[in-house]
Amino acid sequence: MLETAKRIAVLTGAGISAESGIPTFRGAGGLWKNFRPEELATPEAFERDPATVWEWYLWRRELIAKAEPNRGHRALAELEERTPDFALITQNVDALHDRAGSRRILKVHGDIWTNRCQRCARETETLSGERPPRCGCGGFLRPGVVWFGEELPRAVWQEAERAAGRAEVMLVVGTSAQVYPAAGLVPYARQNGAMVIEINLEPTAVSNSVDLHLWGPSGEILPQII
Ligand code: BJW
Ligand code: ZN
Repeated sequence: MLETAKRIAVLTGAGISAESGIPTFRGAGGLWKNFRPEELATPEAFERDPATVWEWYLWRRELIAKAEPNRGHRALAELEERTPDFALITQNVDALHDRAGSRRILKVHGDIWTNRCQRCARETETLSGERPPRCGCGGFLRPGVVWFGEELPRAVWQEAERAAGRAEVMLVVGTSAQVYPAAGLVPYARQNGAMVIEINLEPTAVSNSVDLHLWGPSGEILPQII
C-alpha cells in the first residue's frame, strides 16, 4: 500500500519526538516541577500565573533547541519525496519535522517558536527579558500554540481535514489520540476509505478503529517500513 499509494496522510504526536529526548505529555516523564502539562497548557493557567507558564515554555524551548530530529522524522521526510500527494499533520509544536526536511507540514497545534500577544494577537520575534515579555500594547506575549479550549488555526485545520479525507493510507504515529479534534481525523480518514496504520508503543484511544498496528518505537519502525 505504501509503495503504490498516491495520496498519503500522516498524523503525528509527541511520541515521534520521544526518541529525540523530548518528553511526551501523558505517561511517564511528562512532569515539570510537579505540574501536569494539562494544568499548564490552558488559557486559564496563563491568566492565573503567566510567569510559571512562560517559564515552562522557556524550559521546553531549551530542550527542543538541543534536540535533533530522529530516524522517524527523517523517514517521513523521505516518504514525502516519493508520494505525489502527501500531508504531514502534526500535533507537535517542536518543529522537528521541519528540521528533518519535511515540507508539507500542517501544524494543527501551532509552533512553540512563535510568540503572539495575548491581548492584541500581534506576532513578535524580539523578546524583552521579562517573564513573560510584553507586547508594545502592554499585553503579555505567549507562545503561538493552541491551548485547551482554543480554536485550532482554521486554514491549517481545513487542510488537515481535506488531506485526511482523501488519503488512501494514513499513518498514525506516536499519539495517544485523546485530544480532539485532531484524534477525530483517524476515524474520519478511515470512513473515507483510507487504510489506517497505527505506530505506537502501546494501544491508544483509536486502536480499535484502525486496520493495522505496528507496536514499537517509531524511530525503528518508520525506517523499516519506508
Ligand atoms: C511512542 C513513543 C515512541 C511514546 N514511538 N510512540 C470532543 C470530545 C471531548 C473533548 C473535546 C472534544 N472536542 C474538543 C474537546 C476539548 C479538548 C479535548 O480534546 N479534550 C480532551 C483531552 C478530552 N480540545 C480542545 O480544547 C481543542 N480545541 C477545541 O476543540 O476548540 C474548539 C473551539 C472551537 C471554536 C472556538 C473555540 C474553541 C484544543 C486542543 C489543544 C491541545 N493542546 C496541546 C498543547 C499544545 C501546546 C504545547 O505543546 O504546550 O497539544 S495539549 C497536548 O496534547 C498537545 C499535544 O499536541 C496533544 C496531543 O498529545 P499527543 O501528541 O497525543 O501526546 P501524548 O503524550 O498524549 O501521547 C504520546 C504517545 O506516544 C503515547 O501513546 C505513547 O505510547 C506514544 N509513544 N514514545 C512511538 N518512541
Ligand atoms: Zn499586543
